[in-house]
Formats: sequence, C-alpha cells, structure tokens
Amino acid sequence: MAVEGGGIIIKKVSVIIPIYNTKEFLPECLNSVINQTYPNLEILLINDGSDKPCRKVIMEYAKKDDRISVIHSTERKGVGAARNAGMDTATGDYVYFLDSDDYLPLTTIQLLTESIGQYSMLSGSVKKITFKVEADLPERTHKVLENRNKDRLFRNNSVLNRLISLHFIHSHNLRFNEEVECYSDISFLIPAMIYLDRCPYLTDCLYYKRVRNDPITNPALSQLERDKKVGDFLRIYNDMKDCYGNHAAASNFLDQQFLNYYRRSIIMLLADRKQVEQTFNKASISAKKVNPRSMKKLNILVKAEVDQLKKERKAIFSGLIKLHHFLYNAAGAIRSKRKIFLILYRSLFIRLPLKEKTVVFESFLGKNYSDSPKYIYEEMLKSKKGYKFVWIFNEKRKIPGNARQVKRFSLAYYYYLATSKYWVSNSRLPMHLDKRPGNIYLQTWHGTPLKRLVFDMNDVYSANPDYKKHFYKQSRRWDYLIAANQYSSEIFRSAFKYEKEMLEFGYPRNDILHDADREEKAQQVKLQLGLPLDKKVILYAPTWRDDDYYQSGKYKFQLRLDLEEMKQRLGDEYVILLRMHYFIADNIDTAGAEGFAYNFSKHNDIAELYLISDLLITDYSSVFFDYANLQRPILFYTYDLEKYRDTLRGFYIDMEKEVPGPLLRDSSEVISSIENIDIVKKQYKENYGRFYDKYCSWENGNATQRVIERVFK
Ligand code: C2G
Repeated sequence: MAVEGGGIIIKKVSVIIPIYNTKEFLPECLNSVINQTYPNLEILLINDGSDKPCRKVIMEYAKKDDRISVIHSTERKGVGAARNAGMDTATGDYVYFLDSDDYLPLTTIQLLTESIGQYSMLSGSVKKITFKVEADLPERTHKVLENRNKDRLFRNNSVLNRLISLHFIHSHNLRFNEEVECYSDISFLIPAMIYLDRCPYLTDCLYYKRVRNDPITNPALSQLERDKKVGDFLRIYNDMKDCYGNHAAASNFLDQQFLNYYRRSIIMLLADRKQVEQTFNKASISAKKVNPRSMKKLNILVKAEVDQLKKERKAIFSGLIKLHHFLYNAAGAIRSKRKIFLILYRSLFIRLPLKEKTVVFESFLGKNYSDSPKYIYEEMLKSKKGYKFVWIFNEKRKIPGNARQVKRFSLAYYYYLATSKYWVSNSRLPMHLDKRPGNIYLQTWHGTPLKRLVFDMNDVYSANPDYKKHFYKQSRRWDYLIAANQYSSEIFRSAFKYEKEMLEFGYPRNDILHDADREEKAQQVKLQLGLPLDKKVILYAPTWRDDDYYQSGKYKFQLRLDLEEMKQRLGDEYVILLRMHYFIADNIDTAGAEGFAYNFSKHNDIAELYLISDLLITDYSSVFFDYANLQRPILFYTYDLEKYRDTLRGFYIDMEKEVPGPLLRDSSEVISSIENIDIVKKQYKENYGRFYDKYCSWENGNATQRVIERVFK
C-alpha cells in the first residue's frame, strides 16, 4: 500500500518480472530495478521453471534486497501464467511489467508514477536495442499527451512500459491467456482498451527491449519459429473475437491486427508450400470472423485471398498465394538484376545436373586471390586430375592456370555455384544460396581466433544484428572445416556449433612459410613489389573494429602510427608496409613518409608480405598466429586493448600473459621497441617458444596436400 513520505503519499508499485533461463541478462535487468529512483517498490520475480544457474542468480538478488519476493514454479508454464501469478500476489497500487532480458533507465518508474494522476494506465515507449546502451538518460522534459486514436497505443500488442492501476486490473478481471506462448498480452489489452476512457502516454519515458542476438541457443518468444507464432496469433484472435466481437471498436481493432498480421507474417510463412496445407484450416476459421467492413482498404489480391479463406476454397487460395509470391519476386526483380539471377538460380540452375569435377573457389568475399583457397587451387592445378576450376572475384585478376573467373553475384556466379560439386571458401557464402544434395563445401576459415567468435560472443556490436542467426544457417552447409591447431579446433566446435568433420592438419596458407626456398621467394616478391633490397621490412597489419563502420562490410580505420617520426628515426634501416584488413574502407594516408611507408592493403596475399618482412606489428588480428611460424619478432600495438577486449569482443586467451611480444600503447613505444628489437627478442624468447608449440606445431608444410587428399577423394 501507499506510504507517507514528508506528508506526500507515495504509492506502491508492484514490478512483475517473469523469468525463464535468462541468467546472462538478469543482473542488468534487476540492477536497473533495484536502483530505480522511485523507492516504494515491490519486486515480484516469477521463476517460470528456470534452470539451476538462472535460479542461482534469482536467489542472490532476493537475498540482496528485501523488496524482492520470488514465486517459483518447478515447470515452465509460460509468460502469461507467470504474469497472472504476479498479479494475484501483487499488493501495490500499480503494476508494472518488465521482461527479464530487458532493463530500464533509472527514472522510468518515478516518471510514470509522478505523472499518472487519476488515469488508470499510463504508457511510456519501448526502445529496441541490439547491444547495451547507457541506461541513464540526460535530463529531458516529459509531457503527458492523450492519444485520440486509442488503437495506436495498443498496436504493439504489448503490456511493457505501462503503469497500470491494480484496482483497474481487478475490477475488470484483466488476465493473460495461458494457452499460448506468444501474444498472451492481447487477452489483457483488449478488455483494457474497452474499459479505459482515456489512453495517455508520457513522452521520452523509455524502456529498453533487448533484441536477443542468439535465437539459436536461447530464443526469446518473439524469435520462435514462424509457424508456432502464427498458430498462437490465430488462436488468440479467435478467442478475442468470440468474447469481444460485439464491441464495435474492439472488433474493428482486432480485425486490423489480423489483417496486418496476415500481410506481414502469414503470407511469408506460406511461401513454403507445405505450410499452406498445415495453416489453411486455422487461418480459414479466423478469416471467417473478419468483418467485411474491415476489409475495404485491402489491395485486390490480399482481399481475394482472405475471401477464399473465408469460403474455405483451398485450391484457389493456394493459387493466389503462388501468384502473390511470384508478383512479389517479380517486383523485386524489376528493381534489381540480382533478383532475376536468383529466380533463375532457384527455378533452373539448381535443377541442372551437378558437375562432379568442378570446384568453385572464393577468398575473402571475392576481394583477393589468397589464403588457403589459393594454395589448394595451385596444388590441384599441379596434380592434373581432370578438375575444372572457377574463381569468384569482384574484379578480374591475373592468376595462374586456366580457372574460369566469375564476378561475384553475376549470372555466371549463380550458375557455377548451383552446378559445381565442390565449394572451397575461407569465409561465409551468402544466406540466399541453397546447398543441394551432393554438394561438398570445404570451409577453410581464415585464422586462429583471439577475438571471441559468434556463439562465444555476448553482445554483438557489428553492423548486422542478425549475425548469429545468419552465421548458424550459413555454417550448417559446411562439410569440412580446417583447424590450424588444437586450440582452434576446440573453439570452432563451440563458437560455430560445428559438428561435422574437422581437418586438423594446419593451414594450407601457412605451408609457404615452411618452404625450404622461402628466402629466394622473398627476394622475388621484394623485387616484384619494387621495394629497396638493402632495407629491412616492418609489416603493420591491424584488424578491424566492430563498432566503427560506415555500413555492413565497410569499416573505418584511423592510423595511429606517426609515420613521419618513424621515417625519421627508423628510415635508414627500415621500410614499413601498411596492410589494412579487407573490411577497411578508409584509405591510409602515407603523405610525408614517401620512400619509407608503402600501402599494400590491396595486395592479394598477406602471406607474401609475411615472407618479406623482418618484423610484424599487429593488434588483435589472427595474423600473429600465422606469422609466428616464421619465428620473427612481433610487436602488439594495442592502444585500445581495454575497449576491444572488455566491450567489443572478449578474447580467448590472456594477451598480457600469452602473446610472444610486448603490448604497446603509443607510436613512440612502438618506435623504441623497434630500435631495441634485439632486447625485445631476448625478453620474449621463452614466451615465443611456448606460443609456437601451442599454435604452430601442426604446421609443417604439408597441410595443403592432406586437405586435398581428404576432400577430393
Ligand atoms: N588479414 C589481412 N590483413 C590484415 C588483417 C587480416 O590480410 N590487416 C587477413 C589475414 O589472413 C587474417 C585474416 O585476414 O588471418 C583474418 O583477419 P583478422 O584480423 O584475424 O580478423 P577477422 O576477419 O575478424 O577474422 O578466427 C579468426 C577470426 O575470424 C578473425
């Protein structure tokens, strides 16, 4: 109940939090509640059959704060039942629902309680986030506004970020549906909408809704399979129409929700022909409940579809759905050539016979002729076993042999990917390709991981919030994956959830570093590149930063080496090669350091740059694992170590202890380490030895051979 504070009545708010296996998000959620500026809270944690680790976090918090009470259920009953249990126990003046993977700015509940006045419900807004943002907001002015159109406030079908009078809830017996997993809020919101006279909302009053980045390991309700969600939606729509169909506004609102949902989700589900069979009857029952008046604004095709559903004419409906998707794809094709190619790929190319002896190669998304695919190709060229080769490039390249070169995303690209038995690539192939029976995909990958990968990452800061989901789908196609060392092999199993065959032979791309004639090769490369033969070579090869981008695949990079000073202090003895990661779109400026600094970011193969360099400067790039094969000095220019390690990615190893060279913070430290490189070598001798044994011991110059023997049987 309300308590008195300095003569003012402070009403009590019951915060209801259903919890199911959200151990990793729970501390952020609960900290944001217990630290709310509004003091009079009752915090009800409804443990909906969570596992042990999650229960442990719940109990730790319950011990910490006596405003917290816990209701345990031994089995999972669903979010609807959990919220109902919360409402049954709540003793506050108001109820506030929060999900256990979300969190709040610290003033949210105070703002709502201060502004609700005589209203029965006051809503704020819900902001979707893909990674952690600061929960404390700068001071803002907040206004209570009223929505004349009530529908607007309820269209999101969600009870989140609404302060609701408990008296109002009890007097209208508002409940969540317990039969469905998704959309149970609708059964609470429809009667609320009917009984509320006014629907105010508070501006700039936020709630952070996390869009979870791992729908594979632990999906949120909104990330369940589409057929499940559609089933739940239809069920709740039917229930609501049966109860409130006579209430004109509610009935019209429900119809609009159904028709929107039909266009947005049901149609997409039905792109899969099998789903028409499974969904038709259910959708037909719902369509019959839609008032014809609600359908006036529909486009002709959707209207015809809903009409056929109403009349239970499955064959005609099925034909209309086919037409719908055809027109949708055709409209896309008019806008883009790639869509036309894709239609041909799916309807024609993929049905042509598979060419048993054709191999398609790609390295770094068509940007280079390099890495393990290059070395596998060159070895296969030598062995002359009757294979035909195709290379995917963004631009035509001069390469040895008779491989056909196709431009990435051209018609020929789709043709060869559809008809070639073998794919060899060092990164992912696009989502929209299909793997056909008989296809064999050798994934060479492109480095021993220091930075955490995919399912071992927590927050995803990269440009694509669906990274984990897409990665999962793309990596299901791999048949073989190469690991350069035991450490990688173990990490790939967990980080990629990879279960098929691991080729534990070392990297084909590193064979060249063990060649007996590597010194002669290095001389040749130096000559080809026009580098002075009397100077030693420094290679600077840093990686990219997940949060610093123009758009997906195009990242920024600011050079933090003082090239002019380097030239002055090191120029008599050295030259430096600058080699940016293939994601970097920025051009590196070498002005003022001419004759000393050379930009080789566009050079095909970094392995050749390893061969000609006397020492490497890098940061968190996997290049150092490869370079260590040469046993030459490595300096780590890690000016943003804390941010990179603690926020952006996290590492698999402790860099400070394990890497075979010093971690340096600024350009002058880098320069002095190079001036004193013999001392650095001595200091890191033991570390280097241990490092070499752990990461390079599988590499002995015959990985390419062994991979070919295993895959191309
Ligand atoms: N690379 C390069 N030039 C750079 C950095 C990297 O040519 N300046 C090449 C190297 O072959 C390197 C590979 O790209 O091994 C991968 O680069 P990383 O910097 O390690 O970054 P990323 O592409 O994120 O891959 O398991 C490894 C990870 O996936 C890292």
